[in-house]
Amino acid sequence: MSEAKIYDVPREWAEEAYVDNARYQAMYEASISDPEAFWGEHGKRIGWFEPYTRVKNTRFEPDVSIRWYEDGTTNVAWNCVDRHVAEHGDRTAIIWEGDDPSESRHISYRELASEVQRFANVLKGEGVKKGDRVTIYLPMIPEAAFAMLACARIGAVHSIVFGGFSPDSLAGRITDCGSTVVITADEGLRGGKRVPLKANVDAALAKVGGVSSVVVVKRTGAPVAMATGRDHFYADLAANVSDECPCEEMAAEDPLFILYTSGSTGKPKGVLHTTAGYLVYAAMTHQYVFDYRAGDIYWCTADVGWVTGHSYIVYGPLCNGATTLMFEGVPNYPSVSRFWEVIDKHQVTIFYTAPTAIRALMGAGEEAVKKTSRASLRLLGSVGEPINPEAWEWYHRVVGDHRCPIVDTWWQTETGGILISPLPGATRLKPGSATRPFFGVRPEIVDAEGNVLEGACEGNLVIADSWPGQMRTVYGDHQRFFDTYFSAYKGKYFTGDGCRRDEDGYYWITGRVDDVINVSGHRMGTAEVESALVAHELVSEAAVVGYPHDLKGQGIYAYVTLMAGSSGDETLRKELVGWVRREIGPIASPDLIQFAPGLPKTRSGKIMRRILRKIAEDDFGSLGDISTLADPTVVEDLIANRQNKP
Ligand code: 6R9
Repeated sequence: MSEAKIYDVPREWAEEAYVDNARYQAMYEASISDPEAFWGEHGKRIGWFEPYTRVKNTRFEPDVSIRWYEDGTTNVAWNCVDRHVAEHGDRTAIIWEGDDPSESRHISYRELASEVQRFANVLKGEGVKKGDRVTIYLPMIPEAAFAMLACARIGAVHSIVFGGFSPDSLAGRITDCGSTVVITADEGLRGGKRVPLKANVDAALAKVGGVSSVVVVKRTGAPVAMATGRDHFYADLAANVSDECPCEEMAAEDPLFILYTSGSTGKPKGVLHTTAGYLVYAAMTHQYVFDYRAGDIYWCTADVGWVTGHSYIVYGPLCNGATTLMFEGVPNYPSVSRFWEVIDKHQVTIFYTAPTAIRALMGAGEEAVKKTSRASLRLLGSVGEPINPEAWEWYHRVVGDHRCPIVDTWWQTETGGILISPLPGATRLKPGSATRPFFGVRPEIVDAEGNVLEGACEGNLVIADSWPGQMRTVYGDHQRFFDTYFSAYKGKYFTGDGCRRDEDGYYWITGRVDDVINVSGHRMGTAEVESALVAHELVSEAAVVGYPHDLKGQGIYAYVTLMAGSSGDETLRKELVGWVRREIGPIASPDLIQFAPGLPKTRSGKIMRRILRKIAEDDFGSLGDISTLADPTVVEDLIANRQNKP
């Protein structure tokens, strides 16, 4: 393997950042040799109602139980809002930048406090109590943050569903966690297009019961159907409540939120995060990874519907008293310069986005970037999927003018916060590598039998011990939590990612090793797309795999076997794409559909995905042994009819 280019830590970064390399080494070693002492100390970064005396109480075998700071009590909203009001109430907490460049808004910590308390009182008025689940299906408007913090304030557990999910997906998530209240908007607005959020909620609630109240924030003012007794406009409810609402005293391990994510099998899992450990970890990583300090204008371009939005738009930054930018729009509206124009407009200093956006904007050419200043930027970040070295170099050279370190942050919905990433004052960078573990994180690389590999090696990535931000359970199914993450390698958390470690101890994530694919940074279970396809009356069988896609990272390749007597043509292809969009959401649309008379199966009837993956990757030379197939001739047909163009 050719050695990658190395970027040294700029001298001023080594001198001025929170940690330089020597300090990283010392803190890392301390965190591993005595986690109790390390996290006992760092737990003090948040405020407590009752201080903790126990720090870590975790085990991954013979069963799994994860508890941090378990006898302490606190409140997340108090930490993210109230505690800053006294010290710097006039500081901007949220800069909201609308889809339309003429719309933006600054919300101070003082205003945030009043908005959150008012929203909390509205929820109380709708009957929400501590422990109740509230589904949030909102666009990227400030009310999304108000609603999250309002739930946290009164001890309700939010479950945010990304606005791009279909009514069916929304319905499934509402039922799974048993929400009684849904918060939505009349419509969302992205790239000048309207998203019918309220209509989607109505369609979802036509399928599932149990929801007694729908709170509707007006975003576009479009007329929407309002069910009498069930639906209320937020503004009407808010007009009748005060903006003072006390914080519920929460135990450290009380649930904070549920977020659904895709796995290799079955329905999406409700990942459950709890209160104190999550907050400590999100805030601490936000400070150290981004070298955040007072005065920074910090912008993470994610949507609050994903974990990145939870931890690094809302909870981490606000806990640190930061100014966090929340963007309603998309990177290419009204023009492909939008990101860079927003950076200049609000003087953004730290910018955190996804490789898929970088690749798309790279395709739009340098001029669109170079016509903006970006002089305010000092640090860049990447998240969501592996970043290819070409995109990394472009990000560094064109966006950052060679000046800004890039933190390539590897983590997952399950991990709550960043686990592997450079620290900008400490870590020499290699484009494409997430580099080294954060404090307290013990990555290991194992082979298929679970042997721990040493030195430079490649295998599956596991984490050997708990960290405070780790998910605590799959909502309603603790056994599934254990089976999914702790059964493959005894006593270790299995990430589902493949990984290489080089001779400098740097980690290079190679992508998922399970049946999860990563499309434009969005996680998709191939099984979910398959079950959507087979729900169509003409489809008898479907197998879905990922294939390399220039912009999306991975594209969705679907092999579809039709019912006897049906034949596949362009019209049916289009219909199936539309069908999956409606069943799951636009992010799950297959890029390529191949009609296949038969799928490669073993004699016991198991689909050999390895072969389907190779064909989708155009890699016919290495199909491996196909002699064990029930009918080896299907492979010839699959190769002959491989799809190239959507
Ligand atoms: C935060 C988030 C998690 C999966 C993860 C991995 C991939 C995320 C990455 C990365 C390489 C990075 N992933 N960050 N791969 N380098 N910096 O994205 O959470 O949506 O749960 O996805 O994304 O495969 O397992 P989530």
